[in-house]
Amino acid sequence: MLLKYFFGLCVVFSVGFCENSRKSTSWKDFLFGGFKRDSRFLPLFTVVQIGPGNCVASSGEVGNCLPNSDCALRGGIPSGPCAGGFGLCCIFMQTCGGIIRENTTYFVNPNHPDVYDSAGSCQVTVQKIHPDICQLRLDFDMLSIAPPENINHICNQDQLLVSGGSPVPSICGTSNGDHMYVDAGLGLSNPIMISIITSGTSFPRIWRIRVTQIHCGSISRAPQGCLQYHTGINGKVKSFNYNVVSGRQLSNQDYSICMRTEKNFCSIQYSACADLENNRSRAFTISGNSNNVIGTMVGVGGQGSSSTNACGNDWLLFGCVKVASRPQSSSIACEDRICGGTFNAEVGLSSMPVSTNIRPFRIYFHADSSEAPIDIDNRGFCLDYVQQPCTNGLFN
Ligand SMILES: [Ca+2]
Repeated sequence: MLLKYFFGLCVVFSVGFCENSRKSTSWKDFLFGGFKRDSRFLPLFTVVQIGPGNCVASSGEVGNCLPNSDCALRGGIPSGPCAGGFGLCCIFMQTCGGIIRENTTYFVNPNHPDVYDSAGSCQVTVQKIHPDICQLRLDFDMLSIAPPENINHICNQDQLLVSGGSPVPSICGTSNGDHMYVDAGLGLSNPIMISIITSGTSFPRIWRIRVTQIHCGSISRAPQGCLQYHTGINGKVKSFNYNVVSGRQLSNQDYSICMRTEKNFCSIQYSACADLENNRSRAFTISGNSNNVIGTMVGVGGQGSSSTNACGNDWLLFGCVKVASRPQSSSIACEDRICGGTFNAEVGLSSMPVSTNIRPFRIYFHADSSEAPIDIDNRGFCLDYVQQPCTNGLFN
């Protein structure tokens, strides 16, 4: 199993990403496709809605409202009445070795809601409920597995893996409330496997992952290429395993975060989330030694680059951003990549909101496979975004 996984990693990151990350690849290729990786990468789409047929149990879990007799027959857990008493809110759960055959099924750890502390591979297989299912959305209501090691932030103890669909970065640590979209491929022939591999020292693992199946024609379907998809004019985006106190930015990450362009909104502004825990904010610590004051770094650099403030190893790509308070018409050049320890579109030590009018609104995150000795204690990123209304009436 592990061998299979590492082979997968190699394909995803060596072929898929590395081959395409050469300097000839422009930011447009990353954000909107146009290079090989994208055709195999995730479609992305929208927020899951509690649609017709869904119900919320008193436990807070989402279930399917079914005729009374169907719930037990289909292997669900009856969780109270729905449809005015005409149906049962039926919760579906699977754990290691299970097969998901119902929409909105939870993948939970053994003994859930108690913790799980064994080594091994815990896997569920997702079968499409209909041939016309194009994506899965995984909602990490709870996901806490062992963190990455502390030198290079590699997930070498525990990992969440998704196979059988589009390539998905492997993650570890704690990512409660985060989500992923997975391309489910065509037809019924290729089930998606969701695995949690656990190994090494004792750790109180717990997970509850809601698996929603998205029809190809659904408005909830994420656009092509997005691992995460957010709707609404404002919100928060963050890296997996983000935590300003103890989180470690995960290495080996390559994915897009997409925000649906809402009607009559033409640009988007990003700012670092509040950090209520540290004197000096760690809400945006992508590269450098975060135990020191690290300013903003921008643009394409890398080893051998003459610029010490460039982003060659780990970065967020925005397309073309400027400090939000500067007019878009200002002569200051926009930047593609931002990294370092202070969020800004200009090199400096103060955090500033940035904005872009490149649409659709997307961010691409890249983290390479190493951290130490240059990059230390980086937490990753958390950004608040807010879309800005069109001002000239020409758009949308
Ligand atoms: Ca790195």
